[in-house]
Amino acid sequence: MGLFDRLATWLGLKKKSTSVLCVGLDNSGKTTIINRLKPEKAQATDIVPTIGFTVEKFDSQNLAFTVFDMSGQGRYRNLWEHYYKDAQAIIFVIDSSDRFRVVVAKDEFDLLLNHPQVKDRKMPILFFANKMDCKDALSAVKCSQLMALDQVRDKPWHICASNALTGEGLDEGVAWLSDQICSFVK
Ligand code: G3D
Repeated sequence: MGLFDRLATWLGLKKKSTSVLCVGLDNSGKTTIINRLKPEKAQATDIVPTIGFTVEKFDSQNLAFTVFDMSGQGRYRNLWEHYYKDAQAIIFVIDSSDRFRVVVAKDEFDLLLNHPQVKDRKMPILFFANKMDCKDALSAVKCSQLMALDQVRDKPWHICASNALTGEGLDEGVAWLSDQICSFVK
């Protein structure tokens, strides 16, 4: 970073940058969440299924987020690991209305946790228990139990119930993530 960039950051004129990976099973609502977090003018009106991944940007507090929205379809999930190294944090989206696939989400989360690029890092993980508006949706507490989040002791994590269609729960989650990231991003 050049002197002027450093000065601008120090004066609060320039936001600090952070890279975050957004993962979770297909159809959990990742793209809808990320779209909702973008400035209103930049939001897409039609959400199309993600092929591979897309890169999106939004600001929150004094951070400029670059988010890699990874496809959750089975054939693309092996792409996730290629982006762990450069990610400073992870957003993991759970479809709380699809109780049968929470088990699959847990398997994918276990693979993520045990990956060499994640295992020994203190990277914060934000979970969205999304689709809380759906009938019979699991609560955030139930999702965290099924995902065995109490076993995650070496990384800061937080779970928020969310409704990506209305935006409910999203700001709370991103505020938590921003605080975590600000504590280590220089
Ligand atoms: P993905 O990126 O994880 O694959 P998407 O998921 O963001 O493409 O969302 C998949 C579908 O779930 C979309 O519906 C989207 O509108 C819906 N969805 C996302 N979040 C919520 C939510 O919080 N509540 C409800 N009820 N629906 C949600 P379609 O019909 O376009 O497939």
